[in-house]
Amino acid sequence: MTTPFILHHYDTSPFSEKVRIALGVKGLAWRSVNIPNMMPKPDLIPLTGGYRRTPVAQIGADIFCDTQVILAEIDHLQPAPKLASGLDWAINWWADRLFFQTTVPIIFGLIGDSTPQAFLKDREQLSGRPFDITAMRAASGPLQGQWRAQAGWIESQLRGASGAWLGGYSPTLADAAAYMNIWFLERSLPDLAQTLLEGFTQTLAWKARVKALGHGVPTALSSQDALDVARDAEPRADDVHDASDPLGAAPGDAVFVMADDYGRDRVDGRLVAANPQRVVIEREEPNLGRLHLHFPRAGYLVTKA
Ligand SMILES: N[C@@H](CCC(=O)N[C@@H](CS)C(=O)NCC(=O)O)C(=O)O
Repeated sequence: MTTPFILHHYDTSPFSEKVRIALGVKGLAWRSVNIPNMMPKPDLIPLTGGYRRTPVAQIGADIFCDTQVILAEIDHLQPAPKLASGLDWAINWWADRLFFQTTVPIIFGLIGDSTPQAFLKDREQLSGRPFDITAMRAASGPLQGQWRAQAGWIESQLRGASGAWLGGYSPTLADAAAYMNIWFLERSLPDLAQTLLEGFTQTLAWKARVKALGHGVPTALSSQDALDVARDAEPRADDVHDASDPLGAAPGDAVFVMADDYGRDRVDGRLVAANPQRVVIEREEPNLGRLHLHFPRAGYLVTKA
């Protein structure tokens, strides 16, 4: 039996929805581990060495942190239909950072008061600064124009495109990434989403097409079973180190990796490979043994320890 693709995620997570849609594009069978939407995450942290964000993917003893490496891995697992090439990644970056940062304050400015305190406290710990609902509420109105401007780019791309998708005749990462923010706003504030998409007829039709891509074929897996999978596997050995990488570290050197935006928990390990798109580090986890952790380069700081 081939080692399953495991996704650690929760239903309401927008970044997870982007990955689930990508799994739908591929029609892949995968194992679904439901994780808490806030700390503590006692069965996830042993796999990630401290990285706490959602989602995380796992293949055996290889752990993929951040949707950039998760999506690249999905494309590697099943190359057709191709999900991402070239500047699809730049569209993904825009959706993850700029479009997402416009979406979040709009949502929490309007629903923050009815959001559980424990969740708000957790997000303060995640970002390292106050989760200021009052400031978000004040920003929410002006940001709606910015949100509609960005949704308008999707609309004009679809109007100009040949084919039903942002990249033309087949769905790609661009569709999944752009959709994530619309999905997040719509599931939180359906009336507002309708208002902000008013007249964007191509986007509304495209949104239904993206939703219809589905999520592939998930079957549930317990978090304990996922830990057992990691314990019983050996990390793979085919990640290529680029000797001219500006990090200037060699395989075996002690390094640590952290996100540069939020959830900046430091993960320590020994360098396995650093190349333009990925850094892989090895760590030893009590009870699980050797694990390889994969992080993207864009958005992460890698430092020699
Ligand atoms: N750059 C990360 C961002 C992931 C992210 O921000 N995920 C949110 C949930 S959608 C998160 O981690 N929230 C805190 C949590 O789930 O504990 C990625 O692409 O995976």
